[in-house]
Amino acid sequence: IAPKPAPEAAQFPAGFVWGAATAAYQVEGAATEDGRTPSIWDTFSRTPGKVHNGDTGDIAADHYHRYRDDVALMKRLGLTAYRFSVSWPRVQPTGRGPAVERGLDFYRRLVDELLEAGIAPVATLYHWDLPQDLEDAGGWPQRLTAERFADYAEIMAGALGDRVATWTTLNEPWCSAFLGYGSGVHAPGRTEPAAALRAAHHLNLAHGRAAGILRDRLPATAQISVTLNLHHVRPLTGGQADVDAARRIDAVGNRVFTGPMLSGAYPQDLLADTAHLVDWTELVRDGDLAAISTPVDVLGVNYYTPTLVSAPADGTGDSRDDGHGNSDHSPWPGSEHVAFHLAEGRKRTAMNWAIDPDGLYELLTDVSRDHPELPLMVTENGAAFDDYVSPEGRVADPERIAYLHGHLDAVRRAAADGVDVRGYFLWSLMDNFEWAYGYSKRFGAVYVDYATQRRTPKASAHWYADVIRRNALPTAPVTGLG
Ligand code: PNW
Repeated sequence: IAPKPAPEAAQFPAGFVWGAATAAYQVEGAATEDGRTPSIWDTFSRTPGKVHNGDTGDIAADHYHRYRDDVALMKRLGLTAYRFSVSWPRVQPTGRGPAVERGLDFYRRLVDELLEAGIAPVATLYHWDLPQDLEDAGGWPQRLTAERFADYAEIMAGALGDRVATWTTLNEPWCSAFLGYGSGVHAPGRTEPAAALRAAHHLNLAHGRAAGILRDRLPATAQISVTLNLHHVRPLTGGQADVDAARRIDAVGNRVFTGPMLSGAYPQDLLADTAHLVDWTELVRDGDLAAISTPVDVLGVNYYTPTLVSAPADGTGDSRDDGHGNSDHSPWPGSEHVAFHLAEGRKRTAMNWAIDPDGLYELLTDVSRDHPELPLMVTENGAAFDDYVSPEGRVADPERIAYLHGHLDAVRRAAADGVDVRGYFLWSLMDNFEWAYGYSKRFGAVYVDYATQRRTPKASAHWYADVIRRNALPTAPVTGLG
């Protein structure tokens, strides 16, 4: 008698997209090749004291030269999609004017290689590497940057529109605006709360203008999206002051983007909380909200850890370290006095981020409740741990497997409960330049030895490949696969 097959309780929807993600500055290297000019991240990482250990993306994971091997690796993992970003200064060095064909050719080759391997390319136009020339002209706080971005989107639609079906305008505009121009822990490292809010509006406008252009230029079947790092905000207590703190953080963390993009207006409470910093009636011009609310086909959601807040009056918590990196400057304009807390009794990743898969479940169900018609895609989720290669050449990362298992189960539960979540992209395909943390934090499913550029799939990569093959989670976490 054959043994009964294990019940496949933890099945994902048919056609679920299984991906992994990277970003240009974090993996490509080749910082000065084929006409590429500096982005704000080149400038920032070369500025002493800004990035851990003085690390830069000059070489990174050398993906620019090793993309063929990397696509072969993706194929072995069974990925059905790969989310990458285009380096703006590689294709339009000064952020304006004609495109550099050699730069475009890299993305054409990468996409062709992916299609050949049966992997769907998901292209992000902006994952934080603004051409330095545009920052020198004022950067995202300047309205002109949004218009430049629209021109760049048009170039990319022309170059890749025949072979890329899924497009993302911006990755995490919250980080661009508020870590880049508010707390200054990201490039360009400015610490001006008013400029950060102006940047947020111009990023919204850039998204809207680009979405409109993509809609016009791409085939009708193209999927247009934007990726947000939505904060799953919880108040520390049910008290009125803490609940109000959570509302403020939700406003300047989430609704500053979802309001105009998905509902066509900035939330009144955000305008009130920040009225002392910007004149919104001057900032938001006629027609802006119509452009920003250009419909998207999919919303990308990035999630790592929840956000626990209280009012400062409790005298607890920390208003400076909210998990986004230490700075004397807050990345929360208008809500500088809210205190942040680390959930107690939770395991943490190497980033010190609390591990809380229910946060992802709740985030997806919350967004789906507010926007029931909008398909969702988890465009990033994953964890950094202190990985190392054993003398036998293996990387055992049971904590990452447990992290992925928990979060994938949260996605599966959300789908089972009616949330239209179409796919999941692990952050990241491979270890890479983790922004202000340099190479000290490893998020990859594939280990990268930076001295040799040797790739070693971690146990989690084998585990993920198994999940993809089954379109289901194993009943118990699988560990120790070679
Ligand atoms: C995202 N935070 O960034 C980015 O999209 C990736 O490029 C990055 O490598 C990944 O998450 C891991 O950090 C974030 O402070 C940076 O909450 C900071 C935060 C969240 C996301």
